[in-house]
Amino acid sequence: MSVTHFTFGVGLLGGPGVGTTAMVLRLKNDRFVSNQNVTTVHDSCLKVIPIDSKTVCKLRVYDNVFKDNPGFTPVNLYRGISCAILVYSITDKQSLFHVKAWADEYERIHGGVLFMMGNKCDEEREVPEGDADQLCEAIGCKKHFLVSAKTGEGIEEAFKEVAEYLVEDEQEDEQQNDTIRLGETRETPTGTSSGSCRCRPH
Ligand SMILES: Nc1nc2c(ncn2[C@@H]2O[C@H](COP(=O)(O)OP(=O)(O)OP(=O)(O)O)[C@@H](O)[C@H]2O)c(=O)[nH]1
Ligand SMILES: [Mg+2]
Repeated sequence: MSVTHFTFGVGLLGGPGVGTTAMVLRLKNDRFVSNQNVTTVHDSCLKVIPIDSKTVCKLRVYDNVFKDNPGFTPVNLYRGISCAILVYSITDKQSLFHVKAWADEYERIHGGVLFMMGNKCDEEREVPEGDADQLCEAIGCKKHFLVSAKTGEGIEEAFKEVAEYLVEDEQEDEQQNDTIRLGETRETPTGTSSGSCRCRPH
């Protein structure tokens, strides 16, 4: 049976200290590294997620730097991504304000699918869940996940849901493009369609 592979870039965007590096390391090695250093070099990891018996999704997950100043993020980071995950820490109210700033910057530079993740759910909550849910809805995030890079809670499930969403979205786009191509063939036999594809199926 042939298996279709999809690859998508996912950017982890959020304020300083919310745990994006811990999240990338959790995805990479399935362990927690208590890293106190501010990230100064962009890192990424490749997470392979089986969707079903015929579909595999690879997520290239990008950490980022300049956390307290979204405007300084290299535009290249946005170019490679199909969706952004806005990360905040449930222990830090300020990090929810950063989510809003990052969402605005993402919309300005790139635009597209957004998810939200509240990290450090192994700790006592400082950010009321209702506030985070409200912001999630206001900025148009598809879903708000609660996770812990420390214990691993919710991480696998959250990234699997993101992968499933992206694959489904891409498959719908492909179907629509096929329909348009059929229409074009009927009306203009020499016409070509160049749908922009945000993934690299191979
Ligand atoms: N309790 C708890 N601590 C966490 C979790 N994730 C990260 N931390 C801690 O939070 C601090 C910041 O984690 P990082 O992964 O470096 O956060 P970051 O967002 O990459 O930070 P910068 O690169 O400085 O912006 C570190 O002390 C981590 O050990 C978590 O899920 N639970
Ligand atoms: Mg970091």
